[in-house]
Amino acid sequence: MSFKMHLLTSRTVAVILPVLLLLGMLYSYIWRHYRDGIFGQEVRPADGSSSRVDFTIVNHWFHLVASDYLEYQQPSIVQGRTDVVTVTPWLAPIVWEGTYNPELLDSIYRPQNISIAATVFAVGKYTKFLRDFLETAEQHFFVGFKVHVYVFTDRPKEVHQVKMASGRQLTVVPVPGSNRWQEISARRMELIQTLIEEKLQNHMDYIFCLDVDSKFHGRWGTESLGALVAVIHPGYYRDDRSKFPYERRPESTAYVAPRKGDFYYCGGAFGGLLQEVHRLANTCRTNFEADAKKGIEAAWQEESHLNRYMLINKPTKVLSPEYLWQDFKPRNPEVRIIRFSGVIKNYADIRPNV
Ligand code: 5GW
Ligand code: MN
Repeated sequence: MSFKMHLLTSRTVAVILPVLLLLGMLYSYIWRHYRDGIFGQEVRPADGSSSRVDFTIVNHWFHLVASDYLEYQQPSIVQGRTDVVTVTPWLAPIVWEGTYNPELLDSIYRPQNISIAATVFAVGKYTKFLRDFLETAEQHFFVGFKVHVYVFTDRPKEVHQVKMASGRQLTVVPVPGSNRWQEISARRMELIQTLIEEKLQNHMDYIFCLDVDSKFHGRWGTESLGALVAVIHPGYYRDDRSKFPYERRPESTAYVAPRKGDFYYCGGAFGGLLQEVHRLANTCRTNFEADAKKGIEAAWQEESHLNRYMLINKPTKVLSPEYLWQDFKPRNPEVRIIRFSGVIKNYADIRPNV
């Protein structure tokens, strides 16, 4: 009897152990695929260290709670804007004036106590744009919400002191100056990545990265929130994609083939959840550096890399050109309001080596 039992036990062990081992292998295999499925291809820096950062999972984006007391206009599914497209083929909203209710949106997001970081670079003579940028941001950018503006500059003394509403603050981050735009441009993504890793993680929910040579003219608020947010460039949205100024050399990591592309997005404004923008900044920087090693500079520097990234990693919210117009461009009829616009600048005056 006892001999039989012993036999049984050792046989059981002989069967169970390999099964457990197999299950373990299967689990790690499935987990790896699941993880790659949700996080996509991991971008690892050249030193081999993992670039992944831990973020508290932001749940509120997925759960929208409206106030029981707010009264607002009845929504319709048969009436609305017909002069513009308001959804992408992958079903991300395209935000135009008249497609959303700002009071309703604010009432949903205000109780969530969200905070928004904004980065802006003012290197060299570009500090002269800061005053208007910061003052108009106070009037139009996420008014009534927690906003933290980070100004990256080599001339901290030239940062204009702007009176900010309570809950809003400004931090000046000193950076070395440079005469080479390529360097400033490459460093932008790197600094955004580092800022998220070192300062924002677990303190902020969303981040927007904006050009300084621009002003706010209208509301830019909760309607712009999304996991990954891109702005459609005002200059190309009526053109065939073969004419978009993507990087067209296959040797570049920013390459987009002539028959590919969704929209041409702005390098001057993008944003989203911290972890999404972190991934974008890390990928663009890594690709930028890989190109540089081969002596390639993409057609429109990080804008080209951003466009390549957004082609593969589809934005979950797309902002119409209302969100980055250009002052020299006459307003098209479908643009009912210009919210943010690049000022006219004298290149010879502000850019180094031009
Ligand atoms: C830009 C072009 C050539 C050389 C230097 C610069 C430059 C850009 C600079 O000297 N300092 C600087 O802070 N920038 C930052 O990059 C600004 O935030 C600027 O808004 C952003 C993008 O450059 P822009 O605005 O001149 O590019 P466009 O395509 O909007 O005209
Ligand atoms: Mn600009």
